[in-house]
Amino acid sequence: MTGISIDVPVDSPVSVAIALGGNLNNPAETFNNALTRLNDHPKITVAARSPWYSSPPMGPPQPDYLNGCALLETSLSPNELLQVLLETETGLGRVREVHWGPRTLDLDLLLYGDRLIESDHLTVPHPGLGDRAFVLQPLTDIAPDWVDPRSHKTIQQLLQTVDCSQIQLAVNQNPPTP
Ligand code: A4P
Ligand code: MG
Repeated sequence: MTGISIDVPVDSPVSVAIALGGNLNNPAETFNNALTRLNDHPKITVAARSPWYSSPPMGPPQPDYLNGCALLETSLSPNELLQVLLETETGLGRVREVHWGPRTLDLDLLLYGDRLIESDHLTVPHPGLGDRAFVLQPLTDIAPDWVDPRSHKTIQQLLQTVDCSQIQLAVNQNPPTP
């Protein structure tokens, strides 16, 4: 971890990668709404979004998931950004019930520049980054050469270590935003 506090806003915008996941209601529409809300924040610009992919659930039996990733530019601190992500989940109908259970929207902070963060409520890179095909496939589409500061491998290299056989390009992509 660098000496910079995870609570202090940064001077110049930092590139961030987030993951979107959901398996209730209409996740494609929810993802688009989430990216619109994030882009409306004065300190966040949505720079890119991946196509959406569907995959069977990891965890307890539940409907298939839709997943995707987005790249943001932000001057928010890691903690401030996490709060915005959690507020966006709640604002779009997320109710926390079962761990790994069904949800309308999950927004995970995958990468924050090249920072390594370990705190009680925030771990970056996200602990599941290296072994989740439903994250690595869409992230490879938009950031193949980003180096994971934990493993020192690129996202594209990490993708080659996971089984992608059950990840499918989703039929419902909805209009690309922004
Ligand atoms: N937190 C710590 N680090 C982070 C981070 N890097 N990004 C803390 C986001 N949050 C982070 O999250 C609980 C707390 O984790 C947050 O309040 C934050 O302080 P949560 O989203 O409320 O809890 P959860 O969703 O029950 O757990 P978690 O670990 O986020 O779930 P996952 O790991 O995201 O898994 N199957 C498929 N195919 N696709 C999926 O997307 N997702 C899940 C959920 C299960 N199965 C899935 C998928
Ligand atoms: Mg989560």
